Amino acid sequence: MNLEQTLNEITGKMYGKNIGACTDAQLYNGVLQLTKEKMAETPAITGDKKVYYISMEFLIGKLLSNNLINLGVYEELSDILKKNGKNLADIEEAEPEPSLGNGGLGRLAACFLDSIATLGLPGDGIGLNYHFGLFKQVFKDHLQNAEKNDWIQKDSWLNNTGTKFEVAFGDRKVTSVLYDIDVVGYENGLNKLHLFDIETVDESLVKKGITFDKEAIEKNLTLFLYPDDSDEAGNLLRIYQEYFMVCNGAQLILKEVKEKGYDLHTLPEHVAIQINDTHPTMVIPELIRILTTEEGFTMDEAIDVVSRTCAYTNHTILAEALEKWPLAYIEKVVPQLVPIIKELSDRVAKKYKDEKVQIIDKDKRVHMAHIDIHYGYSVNGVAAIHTEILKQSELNHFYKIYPEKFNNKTNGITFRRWLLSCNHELAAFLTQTIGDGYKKDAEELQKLLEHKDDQAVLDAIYDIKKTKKIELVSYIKDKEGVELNPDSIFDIQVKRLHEYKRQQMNALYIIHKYLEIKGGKKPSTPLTFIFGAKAAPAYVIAQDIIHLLLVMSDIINNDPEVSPYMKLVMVENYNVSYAEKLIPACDISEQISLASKEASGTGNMKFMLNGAVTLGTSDGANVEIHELVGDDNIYIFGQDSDTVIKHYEKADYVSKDYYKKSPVIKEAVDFIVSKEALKVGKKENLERLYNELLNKDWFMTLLDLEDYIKVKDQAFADYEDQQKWKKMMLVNIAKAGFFSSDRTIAEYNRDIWKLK
Ligand code: GPU
Repeated sequence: MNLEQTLNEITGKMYGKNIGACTDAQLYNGVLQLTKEKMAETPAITGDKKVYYISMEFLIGKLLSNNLINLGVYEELSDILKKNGKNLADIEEAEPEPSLGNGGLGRLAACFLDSIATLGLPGDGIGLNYHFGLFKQVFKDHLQNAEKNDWIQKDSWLNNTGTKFEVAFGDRKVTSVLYDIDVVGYENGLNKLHLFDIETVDESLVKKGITFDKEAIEKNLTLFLYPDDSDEAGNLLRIYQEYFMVCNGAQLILKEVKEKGYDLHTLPEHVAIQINDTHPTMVIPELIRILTTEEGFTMDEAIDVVSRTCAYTNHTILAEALEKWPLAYIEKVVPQLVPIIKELSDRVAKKYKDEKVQIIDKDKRVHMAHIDIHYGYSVNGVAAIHTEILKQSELNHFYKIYPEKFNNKTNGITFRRWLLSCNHELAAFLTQTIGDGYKKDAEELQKLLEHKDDQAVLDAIYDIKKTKKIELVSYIKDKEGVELNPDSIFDIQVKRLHEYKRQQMNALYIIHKYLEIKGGKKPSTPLTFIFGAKAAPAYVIAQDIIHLLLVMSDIINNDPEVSPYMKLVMVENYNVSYAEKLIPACDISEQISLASKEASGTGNMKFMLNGAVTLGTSDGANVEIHELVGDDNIYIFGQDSDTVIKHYEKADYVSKDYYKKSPVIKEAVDFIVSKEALKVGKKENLERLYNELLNKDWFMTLLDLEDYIKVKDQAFADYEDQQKWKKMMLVNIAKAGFFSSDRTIAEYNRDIWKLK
């Protein structure tokens, strides 16, 4: 049977209709079923040693398109649908987006699973199946409201495996259920994403918004993903979730190893466990607990085996993001781990006197990262500068003890999703111009450099960008009700809302531009500023920044004097699917974090790959982008990380000094509490933000604002020179190959996992 006959048979069985007679939603279910059948026929990736990537988040995005591409049937299916009067892109719209991550960390985990399978490495993900995932963002009265995101439907990518484990907490015993999602590599075999759920979960516990009974652990455990991104606010439920994940994960891993007939004493030869930031750290004491209490290991043996199996990735240097749970919390949730954690801590205390490397500190807090570093065999940062900062300052005390454990793995992104799937036009053009070798070996994108002076190529790249801008304009018109001009410059900042990412600095630039236009100074090419960001509901200043952006968009877009020259739109509920539409349409990629604070960033890579030019600080992977494209193809501004770190050490940054010194800064900051702004916005929010900027400004917005304005204006001016801009686009695309997650994963495997 060919693909068309199979699909007709499926829709016939499901709905008594052939392809042409189905609605898009029905066809989505039909194609889902077809794809799942194809995946089931795909051989599993096997080998002597397997990696388990354990993470509280897997921000996988919609899966249909990607799976079809990886199975090699996207084009064929697309043609079949077309023949039947249907459109694959419309059908994809019917797929709900799984909401299993906050931002970069979760999306990285998803890109990694794709690359692990694509490289043919045996490797599974282990995580949780959150029913309502990360909240859905809704704007009302210029403020963010949080609602539940009900993403799981009757037919979905989740397969109930029937596998169950018992998990004992201090105050109750629960049973898990394991759902698997198949992960198919690009023209390669199959791995799994294992998502654990609790048998007694009760969705009806959620009454209004995202509020629910926090104590009813049996019912609430897998309802929501903790909505804090880099920030961690202490929370018992989070510890229940973390332990639930690692207890299930540990049982699954040991079960698989035993089923393969391996002796558990040889665990490090058959298993590598990659711990995605500190959230899964309890897997270390949990494995030690199981091996000593159930498998007859001595403590020494168990510690040795587990330490040679577990590796840790650090994703931030923000102190407030490093988990430090009160021992009393762990005692309440998982008392059985406390003796193990104490033992691990005592062993460290005996060997090292330095306060800074202890596991349990004087205040009886457990430093999760310290467990990972002492009792794991590898510690990696996620971009060159980030790893250097870990080695030289944040984790210097550990680096001195274990220099051999530290290594860098610069992040990457899967080109299947972030090029082939989200930008068919660019992918097809690249294939036509440099052949399709780049699909398997991303470094081949450099072949594009040979066409740097080829006018037809330059024009085509520019035209594709225009096509994607027109598509986005129509999508935004539909979703947000705002009319954008596709001939304007699209300047985009999309990422979680955080002060260190400095959306507020971008907002101040926009205020500055607005005032310039009001004063009669009009930009030659109109400007479009687009934001997308969710803020943790408990993060007050982040809410205020969203408020300011929504207020400004109201003021700007409704001012007939200004709106022909500039527009501002903050898209609602920014997620992976939205990113797939925004990124291909972007001209200028905003990567403006305070230097030293963004561990890597991965959006920066996605934008570059799609021909946007970066406007950024010397932070995270921006530094490596800069090195690759050279000074002429990027806009770098602001103080560097050494300077910033010194400011923190000396505590000598005073934002008010910058405000007083610069009329431009003063004017922009004052506008936040101007009559005009207060007419549209809320006094409480705007005044709080104003005061924060003047009196605290912990992430040094005003330090870099003047330079930011100068360099951003230069970028806009350069855009006028079309020829110059086209070349910058081309160089950025050509140099993006390094950021393929296939490269990143090959490095993890070469240096850490050593599979095959
Ligand atoms: N990151 Br820690 C998150 O998205 N969430 C977290 O809880 C932590 C880190 C991000 C970093 O902020 C970003 O710079 C990095 O690119 C990403 O992880 C993946 O490494």
